[in-house]
Amino acid sequence: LLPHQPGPTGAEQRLRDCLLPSPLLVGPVSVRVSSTPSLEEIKEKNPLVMPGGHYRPPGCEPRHHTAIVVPYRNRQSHLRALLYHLHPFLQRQQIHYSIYIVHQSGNSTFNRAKLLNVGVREALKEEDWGCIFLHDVDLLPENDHNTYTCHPQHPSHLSVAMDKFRYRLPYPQYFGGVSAVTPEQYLKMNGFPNQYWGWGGEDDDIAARIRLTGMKIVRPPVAIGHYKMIKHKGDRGNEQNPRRFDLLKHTRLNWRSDGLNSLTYKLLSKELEPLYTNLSVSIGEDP
Ligand code: BGN
Repeated sequence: LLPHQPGPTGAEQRLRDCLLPSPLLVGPVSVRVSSTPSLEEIKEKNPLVMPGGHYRPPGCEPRHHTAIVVPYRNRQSHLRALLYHLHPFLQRQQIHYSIYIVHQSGNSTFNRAKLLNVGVREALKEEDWGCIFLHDVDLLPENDHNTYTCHPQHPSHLSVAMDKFRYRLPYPQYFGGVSAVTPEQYLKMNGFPNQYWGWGGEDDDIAARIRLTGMKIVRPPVAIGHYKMIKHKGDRGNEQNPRRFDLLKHTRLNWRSDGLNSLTYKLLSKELEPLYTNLSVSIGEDP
């Protein structure tokens, strides 16, 4: 604007669209997991993050609206490391986002895909998100050119180069770790399976749903999709699921009847924590 040209004022003021790519990106970052600050310090470092873990870029109109859904149980130090890295990472991308932690209450076997279904449903009750990220709590992105946005037609898989797998895909159809869908893509595949209790196979089921509904998986270049996985021992309550091989043989028969349309759960609480929304849910147990 020229100095004396009257600009829009007050309620009329409309922000310009955020620039593409975001001028705040820095590319590769070194991610260290030892010595993560306290939640209080992380909060102080992210003054623009609102209760519930909501954020909007202050200076421009965001082009993307992304909910980050994280299935969770009993991984406090991982959660702290994730919040510490993810908030600044997403802010550098200038997107409008929120972080939803979906905590499986009780001691029944962990069910990642069902928790993801719950998170998607609850997130969409709050806002008209254009993109939903399905994010493991122990994965930290190492390059902010890996943008947390969706492809309009096809589900995305972001964690294509994890340190644990020597920075490449463990197998071509791998869809675990960090992936993303639009609400339309999610509806098309009837969401995710509810029947995978324990470790393994649920991500392969989701990949099969994508194929079966005529979509494909899109990915960033390997050089950009770098992630560090926080090391941990196998968790109690998330032992390998011995039924996963059998379940996976029947995805083609089951995907229409098991998923979003058969989802039941009880939302026990929803708390707007300073850095995330905490959804505590009861999802039943392995029959
Ligand atoms: C695969 C698991 C995935 C897991 C990856 C990476 C199964 C099904 C066997 C037919 N799939 O083997 O769930 O994300 O390893 O760890 O176990």
